[in-house]
Order: sequence, then structure tokens, then C-alpha cells
Amino acid sequence: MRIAYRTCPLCEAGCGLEVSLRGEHVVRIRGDRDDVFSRGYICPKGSTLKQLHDDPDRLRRPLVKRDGHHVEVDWPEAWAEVERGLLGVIGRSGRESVATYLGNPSAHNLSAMLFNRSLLQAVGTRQRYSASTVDQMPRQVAAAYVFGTPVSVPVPDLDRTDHLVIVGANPYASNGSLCTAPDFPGRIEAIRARGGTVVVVDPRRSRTAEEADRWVAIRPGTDALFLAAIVSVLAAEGRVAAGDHIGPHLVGLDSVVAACAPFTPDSVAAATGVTPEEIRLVAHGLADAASASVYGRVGTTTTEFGTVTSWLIDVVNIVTGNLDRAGGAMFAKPVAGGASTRGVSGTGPGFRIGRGSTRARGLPEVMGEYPAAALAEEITAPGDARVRALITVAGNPVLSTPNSGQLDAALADLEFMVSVDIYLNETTKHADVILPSPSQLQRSHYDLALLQFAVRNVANYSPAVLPLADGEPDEWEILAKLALIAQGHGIDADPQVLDDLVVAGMVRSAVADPSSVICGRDADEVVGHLSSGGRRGPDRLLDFMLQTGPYGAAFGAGPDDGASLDLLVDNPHGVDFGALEPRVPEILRTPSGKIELDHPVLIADLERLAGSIDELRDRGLVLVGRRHLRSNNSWMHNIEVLVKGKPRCTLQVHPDDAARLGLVNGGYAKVTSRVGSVDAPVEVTEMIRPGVVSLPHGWGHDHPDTRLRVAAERAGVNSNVLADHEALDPLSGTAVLNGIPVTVELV
Ligand SMILES: Nc1nc2c(c(=O)[nH]1)N[C@H]1C(S)=C(S)[C@@H](COP(=O)(O)OP(=O)(O)OC[C@H]3O[C@@H](n4cnc5c(=O)[nH]c(N)nc54)[C@H](O)[C@@H]3O)O[C@H]1N2
Ligand SMILES: Nc1nc2c(c(=O)[nH]1)N[C@H]1C(S)=C(S)[C@@H](COP(=O)(O)OP(=O)(O)OC[C@H]3O[C@@H](n4cnc5c(=O)[nH]c(N)nc54)[C@H](O)[C@@H]3O)O[C@H]1N2
Ligand code: SF4
Ligand SMILES: [Mo]
Repeated sequence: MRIAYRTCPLCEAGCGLEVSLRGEHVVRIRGDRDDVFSRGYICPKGSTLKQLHDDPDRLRRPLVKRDGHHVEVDWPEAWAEVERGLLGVIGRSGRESVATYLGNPSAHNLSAMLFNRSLLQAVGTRQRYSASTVDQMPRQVAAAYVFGTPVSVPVPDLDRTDHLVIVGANPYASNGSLCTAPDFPGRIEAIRARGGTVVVVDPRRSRTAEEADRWVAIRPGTDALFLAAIVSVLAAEGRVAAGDHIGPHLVGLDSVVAACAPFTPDSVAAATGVTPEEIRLVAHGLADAASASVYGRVGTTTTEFGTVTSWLIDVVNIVTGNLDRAGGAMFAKPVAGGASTRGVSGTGPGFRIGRGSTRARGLPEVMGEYPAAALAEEITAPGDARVRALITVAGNPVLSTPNSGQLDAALADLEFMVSVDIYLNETTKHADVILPSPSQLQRSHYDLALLQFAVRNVANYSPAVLPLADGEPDEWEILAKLALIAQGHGIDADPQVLDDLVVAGMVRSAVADPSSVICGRDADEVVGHLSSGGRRGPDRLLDFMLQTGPYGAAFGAGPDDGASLDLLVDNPHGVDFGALEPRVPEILRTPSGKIELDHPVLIADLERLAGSIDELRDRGLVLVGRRHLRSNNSWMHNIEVLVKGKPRCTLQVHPDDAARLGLVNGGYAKVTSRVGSVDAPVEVTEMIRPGVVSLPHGWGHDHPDTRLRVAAERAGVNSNVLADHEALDPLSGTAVLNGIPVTVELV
């Protein structure tokens, strides 16, 4: 028997796992009680890394499509097929005819975090897509305008706050997002246990709402109105006070407050469905609390005012004096560094979008990518510059992105597609080649992305629990080889060569960067140091980031106990660098070096918001999503222990609406939007406000030619057949997945 420790890579909470093994057989997985961050907490998904590893449907060998069917081949054959297909399209139609789509698990994957960039560079296309534009992009865009980088996202200081207002998030199901906090539920309960208050703003009485002191049953898509009204209430009462710690570093407060003034509680009550009294109550709760924090997530970002809503969350935190102080909304200082710690404090180029635009609709680039909602039309709309090939990495856009029926058809139309994925599913069934990455237990891990949004500054590294099979490449080697092939280096090109180039590039730019702790050092010496002991690939790059990060050992120039990979290897339960500390003004990277609260793009969007009040008020039935603790987006429905039990893909309907529409519990309803229609089983429940129905996303596993035997038995329906690809938050290109106008009728 041996025990291995491993951070769970399935969601943003990053719980520590204790894996018991007999030889190479996993016997048990439970929470690691000594983990410095999660302290033994685990959700039902965490222990299923074993089932995931053992899943007979999980791909272990590459698949190539022959005569319409996928067959297993060996790696050289798969690579030859990739080279033929990819270079064929590039040769005929150019690099812009190749699109890339990076999915959510990339953000939980050290290989992908460090080598996707090389792949994108090698392909050399602006046709880049990812799950960001069906998720958090608005939150990042708002942060980039105001604080200067897209990762300068304030998180609620959960463990010290007296008053938490959760808007459009359900951490009891999701375990939190853009707020890395293992045992988020326990942290919420601790707020109440120490006498604090929790308010949940959600059209559904979610599990989180049930645990809160107050549930505000807002109408979907109207949170920006609600938040602006809070600002207007506090301004009218003369209670706007950013605090002495923020005031000197803030510009534009007065103009923002003035711009919010017209959004009085009376003027937004009908559209939001929240009474003026209740809006005032929430405003007063925030202003009266010793410390408070507003936190918003998917229910706020995937809406037509996603960016302005995210910004208004920051505005409310600022006007109540809660930005960047204990118990308020604070910034993590990631141990491995990131855009919020690099470069020169107090200066930056300013954020802008629109370096390029999509071919069919002219939608602007945002953070180097185009809206996922535009991918289908970029493939199908006639023209020389059509997308003819697609590379997906850890993505399932056929279930995850709007108007998925259209995308499904478009993918069938491609000349070539290659997917790096672990399943033959609704998306990868279209791929000519599927390159399987090893299982989650077969690779090392560090949460490079999500620890940038953690409620404590911690660092946790896990080596691979299980070895790779003979000849099985690690995921970074797959991505590096893809990059090399896309660059024309051929199928025998060695990923190790690219790895050496990447590390040398990183080191050289750091030693030449006056703001780096290793500025002026000898690059070769640093590379030698990193490579001693034979470290390569993501681990070597991670060591570099840890050593040069804000707590770094800096190859001997930093503190003795400074961060390095060796330090983390010696501390398998993680290293705790402490509670969040104030970071303003050090974190600011705006052109002025201030918090640019009144960025003209954001102020201007308030006009669009004001102009939509009547339309939002008059909207009929709308659809929202939801998550379940035992499910994970679209891809964990093949794990029997997670999906067993009563069906979860149901249409939740309030009893009043059910009566009006003639729907009965357990019956079927046809849900129809502008772009599509699905038949779903009805669940009549008081847990949703009237006028709103809810269907979870990620289901619809009834596609032929997939290999998901367990999932197919409980296929469910795909809610994104209903999401309209034309409905976007224009500031971020993010799809409207919540608040979709629908009609519902009895089947
Ligand atoms: N209607 C509606 N739609 C939504 C949402 C919603 O709330 N409502 N939520 C959105 C959100 S927040 C997100 S993040 C997106 C997710 O959208 P996507 O990222 O497109 O989809 P996932 O369901 O995460 O699919 C992940 C894919 O990665 C594969 N995979 C899993 N692990 C690995 C790995 O380690 N390596 C590789 N190479 N592949 C792996 C899986 O087999 C699967 O094919 O969906 C969005 N879509
Ligand atoms: N178990 C599980 N955990 C997950 C995932 C999963 O699929 N399953 N996915 C992971 C991913 S990729 C992400 S991004 C996170 C997401 O994490 P969360 O944002 O916490 O996700 P949800 O649980 O979907 O919660 C969104 C809530 O917003 C509400 N809502 C919908 N529309 C509106 C609106 O217009 N206004 C307001 N105020 N509320 C609204 C919904 O009813 C829902 O309760 O979860 C992550 N964790
Ligand atoms: S909460 Fe998230 S990180 Fe923790 S065990 Fe569950 S899936 Fe894994
Ligand atoms: Mo997400």
C-alpha cells in the first residue's frame, strides 16, 4: 500500500485528495485532512478520479476516422494523419482557415496551461475560440478596464467577511468559480456562525439561497439594474465612501455615481422583479456591515449585460468601502505569479478589444479570441476565408456553446478536425483524429490558473499518481508535437526541443526584464539550475514561475524558504502563504496607475442598459441554467456513481406557470426559443420564481457514433440547442446563456 497526495483538478475548488494505492491500483480516494487549504473537504466528484481513470470508454489510444468510423491506431499513424490533414488545409487555404477551440479542463491542466500557447502560436491563426466566451470573459474584461489586467479580479474575502452578497452563483453545487475556496459551503456557514449575514440574488431558490439569510428572487438578466440601483440608493443617502485606503488611487467615482443615479429602485423594480424596499434593504445591509463583499458568477456573466454587471459589482464593493480590505473584495497574490504580479506596477497599456473581427458578423476580438457563438458561421458562411479545419483541446462546444445544433452541422462540414480529448463524444465524433491525453491521475498538477483567484495565497503541487503507459505521451508532449507539426517540422519532431525553446524564451525575457527578480542574471545558469535533476516539461516551467513569483526563492537570491518546486515537493499538503493582503495600488496596471472606474466603454454601456429597461420588464418566460453537485459541465456523465439516481436534466417550472401552461410534474414540455426546440421532462417546483424555467447544460448524450455508454443511458437534452448564437454581451462577446426568451407547451 502507498498513499499519494493529489489536488483534485475537476473544479476550481482544488481540494487536496489522499489517494490510497496498492501497486498501480487505486483503492480509495478521500479528502486530505492535512491539506493546508481544503482540510479534508471533498465533494462526490473528487473520489471519482478512480472511476474516470478506469472508465473503459476513456480513450487510451488515438482514434482515426476511416469510412465514417473511428478506429484505434498507433501514435505514428495518428500523427501522420494529423500532418496530412492539417498541412493540407493550411496549404490550400492558409493559416486563417484553421480555428482552435480550448475547453474548460485546459484551465485545470498544467500541460495545457503551459503548452496551449505554443500550439496557438504555431498554428498562427486569429480564429481562436474558447469556453471563456460562454463563461467568465465579462468578469475579466471589466477587471482589465478598471484595474489593468484581465486577472486582477477581486474575490470575496470569505473567511473574514461579515456580509456576503452572492449574485448568480450557487457554490453549494459548483463549489465556487473565480473564487478558489475549497469547502465554499463550509466557509459560507462559518460566516453565519460568526454572526455575519449571507444574501443570495438568484431567480432560483438554489441550495445556496436556502442556506442564506435572504433570497432575492431577481428576474434573469437584470442584475446590472439591481446593482446600479444599489449605487443610486447609497448616493442619494450620502453614503458613498470608497475609504481612505482606496480614495487616492481611484478616478471616476463621481461620474460613475452620477451615471447610476437615474437607476432608482422605483425605476428598476418592475424589470428586476425586486421591490424598491428590498433593493434598499440589500443596499443598507452592505453599507451597514462592518465588512461586506458582493460576489457574482455565471448567472451574472453569461447575460446580455455581463461586463457591465461585473463592473457594477466592483462599483458596489468600492462605494461601500469594501474593496481591498479584510472582509471585503480582495486580490489574491498568486505564488506562481501571473499578469497581476508581472510588469511594472502603476502603469500599463490599457485594455482594448477589436484587434481583428470575425468574417461573417464582424464581431470584435476580445483577449485574443472570437466569440464561441460565432464559430459555426465562420465555418459555414461562404467566402474564401472560411474556417476549414478545427483543433479542439479539452472542449465540447457541441454541448457547451449556443445554437449547438448549428455548430454540430458545421463541424460535419469541415475538411479536417483534430481533437485532444479523453472521450469520443458529441464534439470529438466529428474529428478525423482524436489524440487522447493521459488520465487525471497520470500527470502532475498545479492550479496555475485558479490560484490567481484564491481566497488565501496557497501553493499546492502534486506529482503524477500513476505512471504513463509505455509509449504513451504526456498531454504537453501531444500539444508540443501538434505545434511542431503545424509549423511544418514533421511527425518525427521532438517535443523536448520545443520544451527547451519555451524555457529558454521565458528565462531570457525575465533576465532582460527590469521588473523581474532575476533581471541581469545569466540565462544559461538559470536554465541549468532549472534542469538539474532532469526536470522537464511543465514541471520545469512551473519551477521557473514559482522561483520568480512574488514569494519566489529566485534561484538563491530570494528568501531561504522562498517558493520553488522543491519546496512544494517537500510539502505534499501544500504551503500556505497566508490570508489575502491589500494590493492597491501595487496591483494596478492601468495607463494612469489608478483604478479607472469610469472607463468610457463601461459608462457608455449604462446607456444601453437604461434603454433596455422596458424590454426587460415586458419579457415573457425566460430560461436559465443550473448546476448539480454530481455533474461537471458536459463530460462527467459517463461515471455511473455520479449519474445514478433520479434524472437531473429536468425543466424546473414554478407551480403557477405549470398551472397556466397545463404542465404536470413528470410530464413532458416542449421548450422553444428563437433558434431551437427541445422536449424535456417537467419538474414542478417552488424553488424557482414564476416567469422563469431552468434546464441544466451539458446534457444531450444521444448522438450516434459516440462512445459514452453510461452517459447515453441517461442522455438528457441539450439546453444549448435553445441558446441564441446572436445574443451576446457586446463588450466581451460572451453568449447569453441565462435569460433566454422561450415558450413552453405541453407535449
Ligand atoms: N447553457 C449553458 N451553457 C454553458 C454553461 C451554462 O451555464 N449554461 N456554462 C459554460 C461554462 S461555465 C463552461 S466552462 C463551458 C464548458 O465548455 P467546454 O469546455 O467546451 O466543455 P466541457 O463540458 O468542459 O468539456 C470538456 C471536454 O474536455 C475533455 N476533457 C476532460 N478532461 C480533459 C483533459 O484533461 N484533457 C483533455 N485534452 N480533454 C479533457 C472532455 O472529454 C470534454 O470533451 O460550458 C459553458 N456552457
Ligand atoms: N458540480 C459542478 N460544479 C461545477 C461545474 C459543474 O458543471 N458542476 N462547473 C464549473 C464551472 S466551469 C463553472 S464556470 C462554475 C460556475 O459556478 P456558478 O456560477 O456557481 O454556477 P451555477 O451553479 O450554474 O450558478 C449560477 C446561478 O445563477 C443563477 N442565475 C441564472 N440566471 C441568473 C440571472 O440572470 N441573475 C442571477 N442573479 N442569477 C442567475 C442560476 O439559477 C444559478 O443558481 O462551476 C464550476 N463547478
Ligand atoms: S469540490 Fe471540486 S475540487 Fe473539490 S473534490 Fe469536488 S470536484 Fe474536486
Ligand atoms: Mo466555466
